[in-house]
Amino acid sequence: GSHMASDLKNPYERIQAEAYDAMSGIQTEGTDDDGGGDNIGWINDGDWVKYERVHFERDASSIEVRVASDTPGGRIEIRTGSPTGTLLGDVQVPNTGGWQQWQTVTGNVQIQPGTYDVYLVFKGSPEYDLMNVNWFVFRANG
Ligand SMILES: [Ca+2]
Ligand SMILES: [Ca+2]
Repeated sequence: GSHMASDLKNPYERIQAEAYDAMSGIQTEGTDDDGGGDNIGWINDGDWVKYERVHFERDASSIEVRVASDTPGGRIEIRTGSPTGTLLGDVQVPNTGGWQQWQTVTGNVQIQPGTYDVYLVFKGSPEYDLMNVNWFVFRANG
């Protein structure tokens, strides 16, 4: 069927991690971060979340992700189409000192204008939970 413009997600405003359209392996919980709401957690190597119809009006060159981790952290891969689809970029997530000790981390992406199903795919040690995520936002060139 057809979609209204209001179905589109704006990547240049915060997208709440818990507002996913599909996921594998994660759960949500209330967050102590500014603004309240929820974060996603129970994130392990190979887990992913999907955000449908993210509309990039112009190139994006970076992503900011609000994260917390009480372990050595891990990496978030930004992919399109599927959890193993085209890699658009990634961001490293460090230990932040606790599961509700929040930091904003930045990674490089290369995204052309268009409308995509965006996946965040989590990578790291299979030995422990990797991170919590509250929200993310993309930044345009310049
Ligand atoms: Ca999990
Ligand atoms: Ca949130």
